[in-house]
Amino acid sequence: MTVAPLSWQELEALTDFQIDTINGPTNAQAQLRLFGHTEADVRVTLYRDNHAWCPYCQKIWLWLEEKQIPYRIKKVTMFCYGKKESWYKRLVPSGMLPAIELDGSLITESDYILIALERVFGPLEWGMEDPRVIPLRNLERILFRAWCSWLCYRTRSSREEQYNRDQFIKVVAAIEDVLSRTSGPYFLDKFSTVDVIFTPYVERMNASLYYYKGYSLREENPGFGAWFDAMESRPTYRGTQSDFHTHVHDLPPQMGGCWENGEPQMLVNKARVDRGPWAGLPDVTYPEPENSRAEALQRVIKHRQNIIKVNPASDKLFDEALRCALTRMMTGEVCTPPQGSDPALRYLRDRINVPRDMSIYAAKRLRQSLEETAALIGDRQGQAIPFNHRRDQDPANFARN
Ligand SMILES: N[C@@H](CCC(=O)N[C@@H](CS)C(=O)NCC(=O)O)C(=O)O
Repeated sequence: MTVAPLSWQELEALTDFQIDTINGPTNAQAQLRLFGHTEADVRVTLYRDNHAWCPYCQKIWLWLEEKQIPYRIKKVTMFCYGKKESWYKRLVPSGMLPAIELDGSLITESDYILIALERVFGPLEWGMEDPRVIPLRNLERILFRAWCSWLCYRTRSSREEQYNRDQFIKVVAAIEDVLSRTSGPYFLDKFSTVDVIFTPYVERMNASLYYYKGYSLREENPGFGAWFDAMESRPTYRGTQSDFHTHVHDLPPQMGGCWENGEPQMLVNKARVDRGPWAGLPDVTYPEPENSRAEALQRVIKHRQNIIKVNPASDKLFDEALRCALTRMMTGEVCTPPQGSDPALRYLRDRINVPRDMSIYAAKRLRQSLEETAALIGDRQGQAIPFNHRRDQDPANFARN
């Protein structure tokens, strides 16, 4: 039994999802964050990348959210997905992100930004130059380099691959030791700036190694496992958190390539991240909120014109197919999409971005429903996601926000 797709009007009646982007929980859509203050209290502007892919931007973003400093957000295009805005190049000629304006002064380099913010607003528990923090900042860089050596260079032999893996695991063991010596799940005895500094790349390591190497950082290391769980208890982190699918496809052009090892577990993991099921992947473990489907629906409805416009299929075909997938997501009823729309549904499945478009569970629900709807009529994939660039995600083609 298959039902007809609901109309956009009928779909709209099924969601009342809304958030207060300015004073509510951390979210990727905000252009202003006040935390109950007034606009006159804003002293900081954060320039970050449009898609929330830039790891160094996440560091500053999370810090500001944790400290609840009122700030404005201006979004900038990264080279890998589009043309850098000329107004930004006038401000920062290299085009590098992040940058902040603090009381009218421009600051670049994420570590200098945090130091400058600390001088004005105080540290996040321990400061960047605290003797407890400095060695941990160094350790984060050592981990980063070990990760790059394993992931981002094409190896010529399995011995070389094994060596790079062993080097990474050695650093992970040193970090497990650090985490086991503190009184809680964090890098020091309390949540602090150190956790913020580790967050962006540890999140990216968890995703990329799972997919490209068959290695599950979060599941194979109890210290990291507890750290991720603790981070996910924080609404600030949840608002900046991405999913495996987004990261594994945003990293290659940023890192200059990510290389698969072709091992059996890697192939299983890769298929799961690309084709689902997405529920249960170790990119998130906190319980799913009740409104995740309503969130996904609201976000699609809001941007439906652009979503339909950028899809390679004809507008009419994809409009109907998309409503079928949304009908299935909201009602659980099977809704067969028009013949020929399977690649179009999978094109969108592959281009949902977390947290830019919606939160992690909302994205899982939507991906799943797009895939299940497509599978009713065929197994053709959408256009492949590019590896060397992501101009398929050029914000010039989409409405802002
Ligand atoms: N050391 C710098 C690194 C910043 C950096 O590498 N930014 C990258 C993005 S994560 C960038 O802006 N690249 C230019 C672009 O991609 O458009 C920092 O800590 O802020």
